[in-house]
Amino acid sequence: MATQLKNLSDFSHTTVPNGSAYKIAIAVAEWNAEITGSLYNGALETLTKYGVAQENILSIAVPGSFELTSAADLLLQKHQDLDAVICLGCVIQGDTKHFDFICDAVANGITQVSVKHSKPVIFGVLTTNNQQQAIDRAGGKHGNKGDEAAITALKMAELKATV
Ligand code: DLZ
Repeated sequence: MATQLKNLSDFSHTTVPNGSAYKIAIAVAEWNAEITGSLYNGALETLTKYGVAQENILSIAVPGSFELTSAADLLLQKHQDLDAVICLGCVIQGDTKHFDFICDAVANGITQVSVKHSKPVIFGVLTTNNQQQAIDRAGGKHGNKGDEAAITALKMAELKATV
């Protein structure tokens, strides 16, 4: 483990750890299923691409993004050999304050679960003003945030193993 960081410019998004030693769970919300399905496929493909074995990827669905926090907590309680949990959801702004409550709750909730278990819990939740912004980030012109969530999980799993 390096004790000093090199120039920040030495770090790039292409440096992704090999995942063959890791066991990772994905919790995916059913709300806005077309979007979250694409996030899920992206995350799954990326984990596989970087060497995570199929039998070491545990997937569960929850009704909405609000439930991602308790899903992550349950997963980490029941499967103590997990190296990381990826939470995937899509919250789209509506006419009411629901958006703000859900976004705040899931962001804070995931953070608390991560700290409670000392394990990476990754925030792969799109929080967009409209459907198009979500489509653009779920395999559209801005890439797939499911891929990014998977890469973050691998990097954080490695960090936990080596820090
Ligand atoms: C109720 C609700 C609303 C209005 N919008 C969304 C959304 O855009 N994305 C999402 O993932 N979930 C939504 N939900 C459902 C909540 O996350 C949750 O499932 C319910 O409030 C029940 O706890």
